[in-house]
Amino acid sequence: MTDADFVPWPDRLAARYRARGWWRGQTLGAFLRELAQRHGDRTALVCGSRRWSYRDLDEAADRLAAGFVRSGLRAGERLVVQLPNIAEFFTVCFACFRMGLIPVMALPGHRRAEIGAFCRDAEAAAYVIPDRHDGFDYRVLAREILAVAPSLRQVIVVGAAAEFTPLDALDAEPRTLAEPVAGDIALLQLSGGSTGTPKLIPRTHDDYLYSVRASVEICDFTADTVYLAALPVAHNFPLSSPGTLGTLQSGGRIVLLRRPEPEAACAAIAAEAVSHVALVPSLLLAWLDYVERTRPPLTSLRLLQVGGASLASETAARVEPVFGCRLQQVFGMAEGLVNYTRLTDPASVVLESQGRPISPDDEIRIVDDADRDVAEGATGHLLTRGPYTIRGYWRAEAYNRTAFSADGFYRTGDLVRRRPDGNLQVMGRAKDQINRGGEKIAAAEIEGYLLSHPRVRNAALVAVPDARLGERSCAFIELADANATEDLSQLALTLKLHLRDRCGVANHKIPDRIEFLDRFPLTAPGKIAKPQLRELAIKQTRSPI
Ligand code: AMP
Ligand code: DBH
Repeated sequence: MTDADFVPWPDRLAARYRARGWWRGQTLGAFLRELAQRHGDRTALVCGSRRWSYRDLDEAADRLAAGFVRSGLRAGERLVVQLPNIAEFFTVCFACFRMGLIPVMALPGHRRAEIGAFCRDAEAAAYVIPDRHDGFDYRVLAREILAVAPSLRQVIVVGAAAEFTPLDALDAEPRTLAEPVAGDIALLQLSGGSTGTPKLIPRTHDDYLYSVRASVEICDFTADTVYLAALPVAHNFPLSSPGTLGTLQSGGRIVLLRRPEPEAACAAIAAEAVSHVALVPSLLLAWLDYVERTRPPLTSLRLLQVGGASLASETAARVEPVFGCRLQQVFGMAEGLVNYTRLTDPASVVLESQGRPISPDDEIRIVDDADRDVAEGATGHLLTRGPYTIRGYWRAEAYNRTAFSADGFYRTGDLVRRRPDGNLQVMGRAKDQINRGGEKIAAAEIEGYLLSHPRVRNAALVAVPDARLGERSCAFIELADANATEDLSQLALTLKLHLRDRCGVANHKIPDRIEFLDRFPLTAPGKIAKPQLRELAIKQTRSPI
């Protein structure tokens, strides 16, 4: 790793974070070793009919790390992992942590555009996929990726490998490996982003484990915790807030759910006596409706965490009566900062705020457009720095100059206010992004793909409010060669297929709606007036067509 990969914390702050015990010099590989010593035969993971003890997981990580080394992978190289919620996600990640290989946390929904960009940006040496998941054949995707990512030496498949390497073939006798350094990068998370290319987020062993340990304490995860992983496990929220890693840290049990539909989830909750679960608001709505209708037995549930997107207070108020368990709001970001409402907070805090930071060393500033602090209680841009918030994206020197202040605060792009009780409320967003049910879409990225179609002169993606997902996306298009008699719904379909097939973007990023305009409304300096487009999109939703 070089200095350009990763922006370190200033020495003075790093010393402080160590002195205060936030950073303990432990790697994620050593973390699992310690857990295996402490909890050996207890069940760590339930994956369908398979059960893995802490010791099983520890041994599997050792064997696979040895296999990775034997196959030519080296400490410091990157491996893109794109797996559904299955046990192999954990064996692959812990094998990486053991030997200092850096996993890039791709999600099952990503396609050629995203995976290709991760592989190129990370200069990945390996890519791990399932054979099939959710009706999609990842081996077909891998063939496309090999054509665009020259650094890739290996595709590793869980299941039927075709011409690639089966994961099982990497099993090898454990060997002594050089231990990575806790201050080095452990993993690369993904940013929702607001620019044309998604950025990679370097998280160190030290900082990630601190956020997990501190989250465990706040959320009161214990050896009795049974955590249902319903969201995609590679995502920062179910991985670390406290998520699956927090469950392991507590000696609890992770129950992996392949798909988050409420029927299967409620069956798993009853079968495994699940006590904790994390959801995004759109999933929560689906679960609430299902549970109200069918009244399944959910007596084991103790805590339901909701985060990733704004939760309406009316929806929040339904949680305790319908599920019979406590609600916790979580406002976090893969870049670091995580806020929680606390388990002892009164209803007014839990229902109407997004909580407060994990750490006494999390620094929060709420500022106006000129970076001046706003009056207490007023809404402004949230800036933050602290012991588990990155100082810069991976290999993004130029972008880092705008994404971070000169003194190292991360510009979250969120608009927040601080209530008199100290809790934050998310009031909106300044970044040009759509939050579609917790999945973030950078407007500029999709606009770029739309502009690559020869008929498109100008494109603008905006968010439209939606009762289910919170927001949906609507693309406005100015055509290069408008034709009065053309069937525009056909053209809209053509553009969606262009995004899916030619550009290879993930399904959730394909605009929910496409509208055509003769000319875009502009602001005084000649920029596209997105607020006006948003109004237009909302008006057109309301009027019957
Ligand atoms: P990312 O940077 O892609 O990890 O996404 C983090 C972003 O998700 C935050 O900056 C917020 O915009 C949004 N977010 C996460 N949790 C919440 C929440 N509880 N309420 C509102 N927005 C949220
Ligand atoms: O949205 C997020 O990225 C998020 C939400 C809640 C997150 O990263 C987290 C908690 O850790």
